[in-house]
Amino acid sequence: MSRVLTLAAAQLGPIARDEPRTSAVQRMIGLLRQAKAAGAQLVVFPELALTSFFPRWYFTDQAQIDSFFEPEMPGPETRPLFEEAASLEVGFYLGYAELTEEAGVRRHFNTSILVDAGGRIVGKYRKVHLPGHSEYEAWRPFQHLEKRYFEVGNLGFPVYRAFGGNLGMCICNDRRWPETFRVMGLQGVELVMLGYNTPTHYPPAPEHDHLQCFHNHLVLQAGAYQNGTWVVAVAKAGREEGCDLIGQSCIVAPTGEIVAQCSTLQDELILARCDLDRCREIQQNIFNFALHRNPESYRLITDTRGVVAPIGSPQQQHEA
Ligand code: CDV
Repeated sequence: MSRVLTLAAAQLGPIARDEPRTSAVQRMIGLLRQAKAAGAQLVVFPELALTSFFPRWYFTDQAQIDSFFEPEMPGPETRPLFEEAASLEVGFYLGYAELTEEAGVRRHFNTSILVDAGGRIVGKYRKVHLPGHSEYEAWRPFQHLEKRYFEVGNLGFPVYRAFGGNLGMCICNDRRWPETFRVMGLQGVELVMLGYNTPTHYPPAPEHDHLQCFHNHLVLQAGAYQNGTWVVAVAKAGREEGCDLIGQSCIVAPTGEIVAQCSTLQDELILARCDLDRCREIQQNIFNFALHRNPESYRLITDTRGVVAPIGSPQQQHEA
């Protein structure tokens, strides 16, 4: 049986602060229809795809913060996306801000879901690596308050059996961490889906601004190759409320090669036919984990969060 999955990356251009969810959903429905017409079975949308990237603003009023979150999924404004996907028989990945209640406590996560071709949620992921800061920092031209508005995800990096393969998810900053891909690689992942909002300007190290697109592809291609998995990474791109976000959404083969890439900073669809069996070229050879890994030598990875530098080294003095 063929294991070719026709995959679409549905990049979004900017979403204005006053753009209603219904408008973002209509834009996504347009991309879903285009994707179906081109033969796609699964469509990947960006991180926090229903609103403007709100962590760039400092809010103290919890009601105002919660207005960017979804207390139910699907809810009244997102249900049309699920209904259209089900009627087209196309699956999708969607990033959104999740407001939930667990044991009587309200919880906020930066979340993605995987929806099957029948419109059913078959997978969920909550962002683990939250970048930025938690208090207002006046020196920044714009804030990045993910640490203020979200909790660290509590689901790990699950891999789901769906669409005839082993599918995993992560979100934006997660892609920069090799642990993200390796934990899914160790579950035999064959496709990692992710969305991102990445500003061109990185205030703590502006000398790297010209490298944003390079670093984006660098980590995606490395994650794909080192785990022998397909990767699809989808931007919210363009000038959003005065903040420039990178584009270059792409689909990467298990060999690390980019096989499709967006060329605008707007709503744009790209597709690739992804043969999931191609993962074996890598997973059974150069990165045959069972044959070549030595986890007993990797203990520091889970034993420590920060650097454990040799005594007398500059890092050690810095830590102290
Ligand atoms: N949304 C993100 O996680 N953005 C980060 C930026 C702040 C560096 C990223 O890793 O792209």
